[in-house]
Amino acid sequence: DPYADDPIRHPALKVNSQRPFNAEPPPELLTENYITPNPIFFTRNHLPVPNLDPDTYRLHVEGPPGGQSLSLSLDDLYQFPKHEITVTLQCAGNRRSEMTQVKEVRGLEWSIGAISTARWAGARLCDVLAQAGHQLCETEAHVCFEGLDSDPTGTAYGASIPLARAMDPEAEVLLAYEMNGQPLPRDHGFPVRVVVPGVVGARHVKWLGKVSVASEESYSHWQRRDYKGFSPSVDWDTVDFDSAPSIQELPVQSAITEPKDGATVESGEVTIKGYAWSGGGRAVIRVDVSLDGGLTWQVAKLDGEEQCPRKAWAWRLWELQAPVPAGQKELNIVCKAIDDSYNVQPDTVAPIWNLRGVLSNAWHRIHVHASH
Ligand code: MTE
Ligand code: MO
Repeated sequence: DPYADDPIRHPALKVNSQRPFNAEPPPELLTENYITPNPIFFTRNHLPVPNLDPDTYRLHVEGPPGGQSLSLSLDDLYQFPKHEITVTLQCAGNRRSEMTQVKEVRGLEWSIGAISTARWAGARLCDVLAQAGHQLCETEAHVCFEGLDSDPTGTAYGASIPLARAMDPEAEVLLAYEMNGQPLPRDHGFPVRVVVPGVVGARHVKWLGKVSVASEESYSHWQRRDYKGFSPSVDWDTVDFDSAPSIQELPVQSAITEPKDGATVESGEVTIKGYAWSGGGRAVIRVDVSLDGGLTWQVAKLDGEEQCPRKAWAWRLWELQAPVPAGQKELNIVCKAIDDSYNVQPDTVAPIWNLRGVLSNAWHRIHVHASH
């Protein structure tokens, strides 16, 4: 059993798949803290978790043609300036289960918890690439990452991002060795993972073994044959994966974590809580909440840290206390977030349905009963 050596996990996690391990925290735990505690941070593994020895670990960084390649130990990585940032990581499949309700999709049944936030610390990728002699002038270039997890044929997890993002110090791409002040937990990439702020989870390669620069995107299955969006009209017989760009920056997203769908709330006042986030460093500027299915709206209070313009890498938690309309027995609670480009979430799922069930960011809707 290649999974026999996987780590022990927190019992509160809702498991979507045991082997490989995929799990999300329950909604009410997800927004209990602005920073998600490591044991309940959502986990998305495609393969068994490798058991790596920090003393013999080496990160291979390929140099440019004619240049020097680097083989970096953990101690070597610690010599680069240590950079620490708060970043929200979201899987492209977050909220896929809502797409499944429209029509069958292929993928894990994530609810609203395939998203979490941590303080990440490590070396900046731009500093490591510069040491290896890379420059930005390489046109149409991509930085490819390879994990040390692999399938029985020896194929490793891989992904890539554009070189321009990797080389931009303001994009703050990290080779992270700490998560919330601790060494990375095994499930989250021990000893080193990539953190690409504002970009889909799939590019944050864990158990990082190799970094290289290429004129083309990574040839990995997960870069080329997965994690792409398509029209609702495309099915598995007609899909042409080469016709769509790989997902990088994610669209604006929000969800309600409290109350729970189907719950009964006290008459009087109801407290509604949730999260909101947008990709590409775009800040969430507002969250609108409706108690009547979207007919009328109220503005929620945004909690969480102040955000740098164009570098809003982390989510905002939000809250609204609203009177339960007298005599109202059923409430259709809806939320939608707006980012600083005034991007909005689509109101329903059907028009954004796609065969892989990615990019599911319609208004989040729950139904609760009021006890009068
Ligand atoms: N890196 C490796 N090496 N192997 C993987 O299976 N999964 C990716 C990414 N990096 C993956 C990986 C996907 S799809 C996501 S959403 C994130 O890791 C999840 O990171 P987490 O498990 O720390 O939440
Ligand atoms: Mo993912």
